[in-house]
Amino acid sequence: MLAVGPTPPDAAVDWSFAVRGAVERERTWSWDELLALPRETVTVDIHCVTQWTKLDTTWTGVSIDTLLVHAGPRDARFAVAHAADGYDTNLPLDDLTGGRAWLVWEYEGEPLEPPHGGPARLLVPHLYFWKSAKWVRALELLADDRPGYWEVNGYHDRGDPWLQQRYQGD
Ligand SMILES: Nc1nc2c(c(=O)[nH]1)N[C@H]1C(S)=C(S)[C@@H](COP(=O)(O)O)O[C@H]1N2
Ligand SMILES: [Mo]
Repeated sequence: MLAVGPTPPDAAVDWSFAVRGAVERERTWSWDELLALPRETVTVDIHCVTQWTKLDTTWTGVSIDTLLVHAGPRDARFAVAHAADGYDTNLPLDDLTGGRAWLVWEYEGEPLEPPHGGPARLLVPHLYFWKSAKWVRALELLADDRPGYWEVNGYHDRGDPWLQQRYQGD
């Protein structure tokens, strides 16, 4: 467990998830609307930048591809994930598409626990785990890259564990 601050107590209150910014149509889903979307269960390895790796973790959620179909990206190449604790993190849009990223609400078959991002978090297992924003509430699509919380503080814009992209310049 790692977060820059305490678990936000109101992360599940009036929950909604928005895709906004460089899109054809801004879209917002309520909790019930989220649960009505086609869901996937995936088993993946996750990698923290401070060295740990967790093998074969199982998550259930909706792929970001599915959400983006509804919003229709428009000249977007990057995204910033915004979370209820004020945390944000930027990603190339290519890393959120192609069946490699999800908005998840179950971990190992149980509702995602609040300290780990419940009710719902981003899951981008092929990048370092700081990109997987907990308590995520919006994806903002952008034409140009804009660094998030850790990226402003020197962490890498993309964060590929296989390329050991920990810090800017790696
Ligand atoms: N909203 C939010 N998401 C976040 C963070 C955070 O501080 N706030 N920390 C990130 C970091 S640095 C890591 S390693 C993982 C930790 O996830 P875990 O607590 O489920 O292990 O969450 C990431 N997502
Ligand atoms: Mo981290």
